Amino acid sequence: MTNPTDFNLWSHDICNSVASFLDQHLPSAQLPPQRLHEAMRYATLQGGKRVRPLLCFAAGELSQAPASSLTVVACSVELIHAYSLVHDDLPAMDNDVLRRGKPTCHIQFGEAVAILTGDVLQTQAFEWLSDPSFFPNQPERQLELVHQLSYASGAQGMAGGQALDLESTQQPVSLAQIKSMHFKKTGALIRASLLMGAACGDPLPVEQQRALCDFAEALGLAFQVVDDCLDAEMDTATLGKTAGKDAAANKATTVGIMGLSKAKGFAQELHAAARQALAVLGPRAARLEDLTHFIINRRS
Ligand code: GRG
Repeated sequence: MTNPTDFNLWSHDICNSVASFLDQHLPSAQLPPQRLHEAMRYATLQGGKRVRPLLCFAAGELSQAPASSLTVVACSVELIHAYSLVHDDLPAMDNDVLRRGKPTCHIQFGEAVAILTGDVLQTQAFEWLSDPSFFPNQPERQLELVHQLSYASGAQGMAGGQALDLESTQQPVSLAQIKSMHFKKTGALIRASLLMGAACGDPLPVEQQRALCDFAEALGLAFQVVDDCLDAEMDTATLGKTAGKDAAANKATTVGIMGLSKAKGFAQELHAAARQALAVLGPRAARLEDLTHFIINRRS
């Protein structure tokens, strides 16, 4: 691991680059349709931990990827994440009123605008990835990036996982089913952030590719297990979103099935598995190790 000050400076710089790219390249709120543009900016420029962009940059260090490509990729993944949160908060889904300490997008702008906001954030991500001016003379790389992100967001990934989540509230589920749901709903985009970051640079040896996939699998699941624990034990003000919703909605979570203490132990086991995979990746994986520590120990 690097020292905490160094990690804080590194993550602060990346968060700034991401915010500035988003601010420059998202449509202006002064141009019509103003409310839609305002809502796109509201959903992406009002905080958030930026975990996926940080993972993208950290994985880019493995393959010595250029910051210019990583910024576009990190922002594209962040748009998909932001779209998922806007739609997840809608009355037809989780029906939540608070996100990142502020009213959710549909509370602020109305349901119709929030649905459209999710839609256009999603398409904007693919517009950036497929824009040749961001990746001069790299059409094959662009195709791979578009493929990775569309697979991770679609029926085999995030949206499919969300569907499993919605179904899970009506019936008893096993730990294997919860893991499969978490891998898709949360893990797929985390995996894509890592693989897409690495794909912006030199090809990795097969052994390292495999280790990165193993790491992604352990981290994606760990992220959601920690989220399950935080929902159960933290308060709304700290989380910036309504706490205790999983139990209230009878959702299938690791805390629900194994209890808080065992779920915390499970997160630690996954942390160990993630670190084991990182050991194969050598010293260039130092940022990934820092980020894993941050994700496992976060309080919101
Ligand atoms: C396709 C109609 C339609 C809806 C899609 C895909 C989807 C709805 C929802 C995605 C599922 C989802 C919201 C998963 C939760 C993942 C999760 C733990 C999100 C919180 O991520 P953080 O903690 O958030 O990184 P911040 O606010 O820090 O960015």
